[in-house]
Amino acid sequence: MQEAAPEADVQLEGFDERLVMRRLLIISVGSSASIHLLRKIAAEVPEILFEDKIMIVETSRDMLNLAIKGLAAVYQMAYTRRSRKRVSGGQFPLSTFIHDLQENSVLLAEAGGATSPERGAHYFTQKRNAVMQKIEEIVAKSEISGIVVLGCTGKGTGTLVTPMLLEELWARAGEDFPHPLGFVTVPYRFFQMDISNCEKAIRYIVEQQIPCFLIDYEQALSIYRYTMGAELAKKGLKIRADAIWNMVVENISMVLGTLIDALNFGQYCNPPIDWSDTLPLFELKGTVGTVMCCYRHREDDIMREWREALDNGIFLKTSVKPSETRGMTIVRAGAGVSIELLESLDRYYTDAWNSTKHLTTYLMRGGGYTIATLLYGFDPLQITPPIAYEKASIAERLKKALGLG
Ligand SMILES: Nc1nc2c(ncn2[C@@H]2O[C@H](COP(=O)(O)OP(=O)(O)O)[C@@H](O)[C@H]2O)c(=O)[nH]1
Ligand SMILES: [Mg+2]
Repeated sequence: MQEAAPEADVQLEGFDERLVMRRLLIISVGSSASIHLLRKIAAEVPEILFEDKIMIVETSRDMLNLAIKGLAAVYQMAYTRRSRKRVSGGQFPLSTFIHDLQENSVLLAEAGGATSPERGAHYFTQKRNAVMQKIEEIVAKSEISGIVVLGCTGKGTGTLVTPMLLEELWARAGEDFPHPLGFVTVPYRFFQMDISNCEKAIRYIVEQQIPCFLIDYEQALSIYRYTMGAELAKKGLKIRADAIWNMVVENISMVLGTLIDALNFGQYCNPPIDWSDTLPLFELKGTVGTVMCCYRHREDDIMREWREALDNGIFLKTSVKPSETRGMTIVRAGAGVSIELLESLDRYYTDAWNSTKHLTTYLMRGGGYTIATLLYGFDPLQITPPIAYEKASIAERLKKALGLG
């Protein structure tokens, strides 16, 4: 994670590999999740656009169209690289991709207007049955073996619709319907509105005990400091507003991309994993999870630096370390990794994170070396920095977080 991953390398896949691939349904809720997160994940692992099903939940047609355009552009690029043929918007298979995405997506309202989380929640309540029916249809028709949900808290749509949708999906989960893995982002503490809205999401997650993973943007600041070192971090003070979000988006897409890849190709993991292997994490009731990750181009570097990189690469902190965690770690490297690394990782989660059940698995795919972990067992009421607006200016806060003042 601490280095930029090389351009995703899309290879012509063998027929076999595609035949046995599992299919996931990936649902993004709200504009940032669909336009920024999902597009970046797709750029990281373009296979998801070819093999998985994607559903966008929005309250504005305009935003939905933008999200579809963004994904279509990634699809077009990946398709060209994969088949060495260019394809334009009106042509198969891009036209089919766009059509599918439109069919699978849901507009809770037409013209936006989810100006507060309560309004977003109201729209969802009205369309709840239609949303669930559509998901059921996709699950049955496309033989979906896992569901991933992505949403950003802070504004009107993602804040409450994400936990409410997760609640519905968990209630429906059973033999014929996979449980969801929900990833919910917590905003920077910069803007008052983001924070007061996020509080509503956390309250909902705590009160309704919604199993999910929280990804706190604020942790990106310390990750950035560790990654870039003080010198570059200073330059970070001049970074443009979108770059502040981009550095998180990059890391999140690495973890989720690796995870989705491993679940898609679970049978190529060693040991093989399957969707139900994520269930034991959720037995720690009333807690939430988060993600950790690290990436290095070279094996020497990952062997030397993984521990420090993971200590500094976690996306949620609580004031007290969890007394028990459960988790799953995927090491993804096309070139292979040493058994020592897998063994040390397992020991790290047992010793440093009190993991009582931790599945460490290895996936022989892709360039470089990625370690991606799902870690569960954090108390959502102890998140630090607290989910409270900070009066200090953005520049001051960045300086402090980056260790410059
Ligand atoms: N500006 C910006 N905000 C982001 C980004 N990623 C996540 N966010 C956060 O996402 C939150 C929700 O925004 P959005 O998804 O657009 O709202 P929604 O469509 O009403 O759910 C915002 O409050 C931001 O804190 C990003 O790349 N850029
Ligand atoms: Mg929006």
